[in-house]
Amino acid sequence: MRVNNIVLRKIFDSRGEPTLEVALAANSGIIGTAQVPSGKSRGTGEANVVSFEHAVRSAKAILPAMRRTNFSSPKAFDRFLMARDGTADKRRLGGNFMIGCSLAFARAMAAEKKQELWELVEECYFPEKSAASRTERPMIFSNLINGGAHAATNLAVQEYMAVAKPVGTPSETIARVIALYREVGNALQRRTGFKRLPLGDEGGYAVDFPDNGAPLEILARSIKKLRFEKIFSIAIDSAASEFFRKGKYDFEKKRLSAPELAEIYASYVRRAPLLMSVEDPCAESDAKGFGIVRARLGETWIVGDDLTVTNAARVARYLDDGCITGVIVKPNQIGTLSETCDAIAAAQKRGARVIVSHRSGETGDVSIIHIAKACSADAVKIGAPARERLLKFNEYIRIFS
Ligand code: 2PG
Ligand code: MG
Repeated sequence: MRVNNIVLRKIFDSRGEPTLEVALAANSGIIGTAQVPSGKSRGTGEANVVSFEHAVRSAKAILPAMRRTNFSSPKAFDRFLMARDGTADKRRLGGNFMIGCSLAFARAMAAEKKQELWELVEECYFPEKSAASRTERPMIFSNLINGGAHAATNLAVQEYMAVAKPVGTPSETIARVIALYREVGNALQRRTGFKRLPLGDEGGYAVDFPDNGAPLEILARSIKKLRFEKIFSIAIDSAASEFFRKGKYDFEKKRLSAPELAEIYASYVRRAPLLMSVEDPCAESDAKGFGIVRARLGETWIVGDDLTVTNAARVARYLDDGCITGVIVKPNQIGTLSETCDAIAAAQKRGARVIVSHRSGETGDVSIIHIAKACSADAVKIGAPARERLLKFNEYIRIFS
């Protein structure tokens, strides 16, 4: 496929911050577009984010060579981008510019081939999955209570998620997530006396709690009240890099070591036995701490996000070290679709869980749902069933029904 133009638009994410929309025009006249999300609790190993003006310069710089090349696949296109950038952290062209181009190209090529994006991604990167992806669907990690960097509350833990198992039709699954979201809202209204509850960046409720374990009990009680115990679990994302200072965790007015923090997580599993997954329980610079939590929690998924930043080498390293049992996958952490799929393959090869995830600053782009389907991911993590996040829930219904 030949590309003859790149159009960049400065659009805005769900926090009202500027971000990029990339449109690539193929010679055939087909246009592929992608919108780039943005993180707030970002790993230091993430691909560089450049300004809109920088992205415009990047587009000008690559356009002549791009026009001269006939790309046979998304892989070939990404190789071209990576060669033009030539840096490990994508600082020359910009990781946000590159992921926008990479996904826009894949969308244009899928359209040329009259395919869904997930079909092209599956064919290129996960051909052995094709039978599985038609029957399986991922669990949904839905963030119902927001804390940490995503909300102005007293919670250090960033996310308290309901995990919906894929039972019944996709619409039925999502109707249950919405029912639970409302039930948790009712419970919090009764507790706080607020007529309207404040919401955090990902649409979850944002109120103060007596301690960081209390939201788990609210979620567990609401799940029980709706008789969803068999079809819902609970997950948290501590995003612990955010409260790690000088080798200790600043947590509930104490300075904790990793083993002390691991004891707190163990107490959470006792308080809410439905807790099945803990993301970034420790800071990105404390891989040893992840290993300590993993040893302490046994069966609970220990998931890397800031630790692994969708980088295949890091994913392989920390899985081989035994620090984690699952990974978060965010295309904009690494900067191309191909490297995103490499990170997924590195995790799946090692039998690890894969959770394809949104960012806290989101756009209307729904490609993560397609990537999850193409690779038969274990789960998608897409925030509360509200506001801009609903686009991903609805795309889930569309492509898994
Ligand atoms: C996370 C994400 C998404 P952010 O930490 O997992 O929930 O947050 O996009 O701010 O990094
Ligand atoms: Mg995270």
